Amino acid sequence: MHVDPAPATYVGAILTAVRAFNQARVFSVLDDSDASHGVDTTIDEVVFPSLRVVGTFWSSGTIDIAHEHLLSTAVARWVAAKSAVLPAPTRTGTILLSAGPQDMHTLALDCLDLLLASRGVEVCNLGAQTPVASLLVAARSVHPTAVVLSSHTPTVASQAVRSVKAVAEAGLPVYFAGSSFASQFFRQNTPGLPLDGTLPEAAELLATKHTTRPTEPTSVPRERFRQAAAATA
Ligand code: B12
Repeated sequence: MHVDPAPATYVGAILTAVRAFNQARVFSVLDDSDASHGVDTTIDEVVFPSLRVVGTFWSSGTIDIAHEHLLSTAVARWVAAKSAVLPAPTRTGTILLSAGPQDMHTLALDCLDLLLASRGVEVCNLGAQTPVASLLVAARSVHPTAVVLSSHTPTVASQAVRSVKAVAEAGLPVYFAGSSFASQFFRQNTPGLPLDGTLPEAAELLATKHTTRPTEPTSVPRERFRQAAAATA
């Protein structure tokens, strides 16, 4: 009888591949995990634990920053590849994602983007280092049903708090996530709601609370949907 390896086994395989600078192997391990356990579990129990271990090893000097960059790039490319073949959005309502004005950490946002897209949700992902004023420009144009702000670096957390406040003052539902917001000081001074659970839980909450069910099924690949949207812009 065939038994799929547990998610932790894939984490071990990724760490071995990272140490060997074998990016193709990271890809294939993520594909194998996805085939066995699905994208939610792969993000929550394989990608995130791998990032945490690599972050800890890097900060203790056990591995080089190059190893961390290799994993970050592999994850970003794998997420983009998965995202490109998803069907076009089917639900009504757009979720706007952004990192804080000085935050370069975008992987968790990209993973949330993928989990929302896999639920048929339309996402506008502004990515890294979005200034407060620019976030508001995007919000006014996109008319999101909710905004998610992420920040992972406590030294730049106060800037991210400003973004959260600006979105709240604009009257939009706003959530915050990431280790910067672990501090009670920032939490007490931040309007909006924390996304403290797992990434799949966050995606589920945003999809059910801030978007509405599909009217009819669609099978247009997301990449074609994007090209069509670009052509009409
Ligand atoms: C990849 C990475 C980078 C990459 C980012 C690439 C990219 N495109 O994202 C690069 C190389 C750019 C980078 C840069 C830096 N990094 Co860095 N990085 C990481 C690493 C390895 C993963 C980050 C990540 O995606 N985390 C996501 C998950 C794995 O983090 P988590 O805290 O466990 O998340 C939990 C919750 O917070 C929640 N969550 C987290 N994010 C989100 C987002 C959403 C939307 C939701 C819903 C939930 C959610 O989910 C998890 C719980 O289930 C972390 C290690 C780590 N433990 O996070 C370090 C880490 C965050 N980095 C760190 C540091 C210090 C830096 C730099 C300052 C280094 C430097 N001297 O330049 C810069 C900061 C640049 C900046 N201004 O932002 C430190 C922060 C330490 C601290 N607490 O002060 C960490 C923790 C590494 C370490 N162990 O020291 N980094």
